[in-house]
Amino acid sequence: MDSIQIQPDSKMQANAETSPRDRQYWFTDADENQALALRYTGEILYDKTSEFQRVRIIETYGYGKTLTIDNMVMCTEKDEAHYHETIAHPAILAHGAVKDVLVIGGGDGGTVREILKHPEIERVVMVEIDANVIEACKLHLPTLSQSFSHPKLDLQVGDGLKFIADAAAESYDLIIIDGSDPVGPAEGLFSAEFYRNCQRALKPNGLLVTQAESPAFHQTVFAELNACLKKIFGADRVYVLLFQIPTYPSGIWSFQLASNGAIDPRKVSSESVAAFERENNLQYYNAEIHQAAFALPNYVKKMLAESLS
Ligand code: SPD
Repeated sequence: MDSIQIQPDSKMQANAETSPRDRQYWFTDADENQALALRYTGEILYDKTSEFQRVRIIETYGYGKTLTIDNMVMCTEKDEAHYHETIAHPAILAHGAVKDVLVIGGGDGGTVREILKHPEIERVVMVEIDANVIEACKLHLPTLSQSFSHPKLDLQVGDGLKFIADAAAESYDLIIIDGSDPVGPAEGLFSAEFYRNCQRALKPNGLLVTQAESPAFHQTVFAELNACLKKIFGADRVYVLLFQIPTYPSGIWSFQLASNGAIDPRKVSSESVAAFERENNLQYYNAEIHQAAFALPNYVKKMLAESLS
């Protein structure tokens, strides 16, 4: 699989014909055929453009402060837990003995916040390419960035593609790819070379979880990524997790999980998930969600089967 391109066409919109008090400001995250729109106050709390991308934080009415990158919604205060709990806990609980974790991307901090809820984890290395994302979230999204000073976290600003190409073989129990959509600096995070390097850096029983877009919004990216992972890890060692997230286009999003050994992530003790959920007061993930996340609608199964043929 070569890297995949999608063409977002999003914009900030304000209706100039109304009085300032009634003016409607909408942030839209769109492709050429559909969009997700969030109404915001008009105030932009953070706005910086780096060599990689434009990072903004806006204050939305329905979902609180919202991080956007290049006109795409990355996370909102209200529903970020759906994403960050699901990217972290199913894999960690299914593995059962995760000690060394690598996160590529994840500059808002939500993923490392969730990972560090597991006391048995000894070391988390996080490699984010854009220091502005970290700065924006430290300044305006403390509920996400609260773990950046955790003693187990080694937070690095750098290129995740280079980091994984240089990583020692068999060094991580879990690798999480918490990237943005496959345009700009995240494009390489959807390439076969990148995932081959990840597999090399995983321990024999290690797991990989990657942000995999939406089966209802980015069908091609979703299906090609699945086929790519199956070629590298084996067709019976790649799993799709679906979850709901109201502020991403289509409201349904996915992670794909690849197992480098015999671990089947669907098999987890419901008691251990329930105990973890109780101790950590989670907002989204629970034992029923763990099982349900792996259940795929027929249209998704068909899409995945066709992408292999
Ligand atoms: N279109 C949204 C894609 C989301 C990618 N990552 C979000 C970062 C959350 N840590």
